[in-house]
Amino acid sequence: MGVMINGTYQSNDPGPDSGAAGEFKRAASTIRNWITADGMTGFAPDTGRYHLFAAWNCPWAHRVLATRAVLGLRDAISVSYALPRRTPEGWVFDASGDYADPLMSARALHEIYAAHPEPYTGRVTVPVLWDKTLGQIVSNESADIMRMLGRAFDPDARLCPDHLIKEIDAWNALTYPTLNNGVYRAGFARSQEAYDRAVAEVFETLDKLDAHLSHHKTLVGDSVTEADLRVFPTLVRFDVAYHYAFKCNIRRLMDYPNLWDYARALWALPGLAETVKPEIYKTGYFSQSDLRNPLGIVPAGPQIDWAKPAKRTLSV
Ligand SMILES: N[C@@H](CCC(=O)N[C@@H](CS)C(=O)NCC(=O)O)C(=O)O
Repeated sequence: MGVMINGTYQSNDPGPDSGAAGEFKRAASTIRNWITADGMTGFAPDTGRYHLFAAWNCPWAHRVLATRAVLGLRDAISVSYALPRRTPEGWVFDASGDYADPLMSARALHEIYAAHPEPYTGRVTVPVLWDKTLGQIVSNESADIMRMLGRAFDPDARLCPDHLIKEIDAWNALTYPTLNNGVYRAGFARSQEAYDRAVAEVFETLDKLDAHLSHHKTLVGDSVTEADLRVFPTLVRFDVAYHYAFKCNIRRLMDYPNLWDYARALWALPGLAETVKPEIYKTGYFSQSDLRNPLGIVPAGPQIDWAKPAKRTLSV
């Protein structure tokens, strides 16, 4: 795994950034063009124009894949799935099969970043949205890609309607740092203090979500919005990976009656379960890591019954 400097891949990895107090810092995404419904930005939501580079194990790619699935955009936006583990070449593709890149026959994701017309400097991350018409990356920021799919590709903007944006953004502002990235801040902390802070925030937010969901079907309104799909990838990884591999073990998702019911109701949305790959998460998060799992032994459990019917029924 490495970084790209001025359009050229360097395989020596500086590793995840950490601050003076040992806290984990995620690098900011830098390619951030915008697709709009009217195409005034130069990026129109044309069917077949865009291609997504993703990996099943990445929660940031997952939220985009979840959006694509529930909005029925599979035919509109094609996907290449990188092998669900990183290598010295970063994210890589097979020559054929499920993990090949049908668009450019790339063998590594850094080739896609290298093909972007403006020389790129930064980490070679998934997800990436590629524009086949202009031959460039549209965006490598999952939050932006989700919002573009939700707003530009769906005439009714059901996941993110104007009148709910404020409320959706308020949930996102809480769940991103404390939960989605919070589990990483716990798992990658390099000091007890940084871990303590992160893990406390993870569970404060889970407690808050559970309380909210005791009298609401979803986070905003009573149908599924972007705010729910941003929480979902973290919830489906929680018991199988974060609880143990990232030491987020005060409670399990299964211990939260409302949150666990809500998570299964989301899982049951048409198309969403196919984006969930618990075995891949397990092998990914428990892969050999000098910091977290030196011997790379993958635990057997837990058993999680995602298909157990939820009390609530959700729709988009
Ligand atoms: N801000 C990015 C973060 C994406 C991200 O961190 N992806 C990870 C995988 S989960 C990655 O590709 N990391 C590769 C690296 O840092 O070298 C987003 O949300 O789109």
